[in-house]
Amino acid sequence: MKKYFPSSELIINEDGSVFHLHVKPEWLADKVILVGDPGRVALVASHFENKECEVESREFKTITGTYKGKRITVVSTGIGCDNIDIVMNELDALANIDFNTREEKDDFRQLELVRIGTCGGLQPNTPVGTFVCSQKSIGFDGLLNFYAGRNEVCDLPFERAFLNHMGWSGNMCAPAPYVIDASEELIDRIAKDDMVRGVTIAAGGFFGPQGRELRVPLADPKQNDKIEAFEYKGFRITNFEMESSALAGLSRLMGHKAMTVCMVIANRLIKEANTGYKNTIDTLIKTVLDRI
Ligand code: R1P
Ligand code: URA
Repeated sequence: MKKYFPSSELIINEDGSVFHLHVKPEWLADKVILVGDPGRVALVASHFENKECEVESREFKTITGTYKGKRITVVSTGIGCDNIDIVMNELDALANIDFNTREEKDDFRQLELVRIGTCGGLQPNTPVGTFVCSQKSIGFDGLLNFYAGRNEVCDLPFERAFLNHMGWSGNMCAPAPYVIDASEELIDRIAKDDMVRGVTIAAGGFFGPQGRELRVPLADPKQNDKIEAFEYKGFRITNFEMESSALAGLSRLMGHKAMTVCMVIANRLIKEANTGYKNTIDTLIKTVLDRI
């Protein structure tokens, strides 16, 4: 029996578009670029030869077009893993659910998703301007714990090693982190040899969860020192951002290929930041467009 999705579970707008994104099924390309900032969508699409659709709702702006003959959709997600839950479920529904019958389609359609973002660097080899590809992501957000199959797709020994190293238990900095791999095939094709391959912490906030202390003290004042010192089977934690774990995790559970690449805009070790990064990120955008 095919799975049926009632209107309360999969909300479809009157014009046939999906609830939050306002995208119609026929507008979705197989290759998808995700960016956090809605303003970055126009930057990506400025390289397209043509645009076939452009739609905007809340923080979700979407353009589908063609780059060197490749059909690509670019979508903004806003900030945070909660938005990735919305974007990934709605993109997967557009690809794999028939919006007329509300049933799962017979043939699975696999999407290729690349997130282009900004991040904070944590190691001497991640100065401002570095492009860091998240080979593994450590999710501080707890999102994947709500889905069946989480244990089958996560790197459980890595999770245990990290939790032991941090010494967190009970409510301390909960929920417990989950560790998830990006698509190896995508990483090899897009990172090649000119991007740093690293382990990214996707934090549930920009300040406390990333060890930034303004007026309110942190639960674990040694958090970032411990994160920077952590090593497991040759892996070191390279950077902080806020979406890569949910993207990699939901893609694994749904059967899509996904990866995240971010440009470092702040180095936490040497306490340096660059807010004038718009031109440099365009170099990263062009590289990803050529390789996707
Ligand atoms: C925080 O400033 C935001 O920047 C990073 C983080 O993941 C978070 O979304 O990514 P984006 O530049 O893609 O938004
Ligand atoms: N994005 C983040 O999430 N953290 C940083 O430090 C910089 C960008």
